[in-house]
Amino acid sequence: MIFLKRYNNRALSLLEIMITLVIITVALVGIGSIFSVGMNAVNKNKVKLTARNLAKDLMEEVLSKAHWKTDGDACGGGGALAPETGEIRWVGMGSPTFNDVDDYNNFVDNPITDIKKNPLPYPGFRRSVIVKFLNPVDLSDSQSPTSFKKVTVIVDYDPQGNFSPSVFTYSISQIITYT
Ligand SMILES: [Ca+2]
Repeated sequence: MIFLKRYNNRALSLLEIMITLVIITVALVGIGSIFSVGMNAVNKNKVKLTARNLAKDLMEEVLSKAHWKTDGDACGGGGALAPETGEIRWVGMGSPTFNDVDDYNNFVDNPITDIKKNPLPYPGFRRSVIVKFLNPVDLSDSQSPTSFKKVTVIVDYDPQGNFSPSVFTYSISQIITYT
């Protein structure tokens, strides 16, 4: 009888240990997921902030160029929304550089580089630019040149780098008018 009691006690202890282990495991998983959610939130905010800064920088660069080409169509510029022959974004490479807003249409910056084509430390980010003419009546997209243009800078983030689809996308637009 004593032996049975001791055996039962031992069994109970083992059961208690197992229950305790389960409780600890559940607690650790809980703490882990809270930590992970916290980290994701921090990381998401960091990505968002970086994307916003990268977009703002490139938008400033684009808008620092001539808003309308000096030759071409009736509104004092326009023509093809593309760079002139041989033009590139980066200075100091023996080629003419982008000198008007239209040159940036369909430009893709991947990996992220500065104006001298030095890679910047933003792994997983990609920037691109879209320039479109707008219909002055309703600001819808226009296939032919008008006196309204919209510049959009898009920043995509994908740590895997394949961007299909992106993990996070941020974009800013600016409408410019011919004056
Ligand atoms: Ca140009």
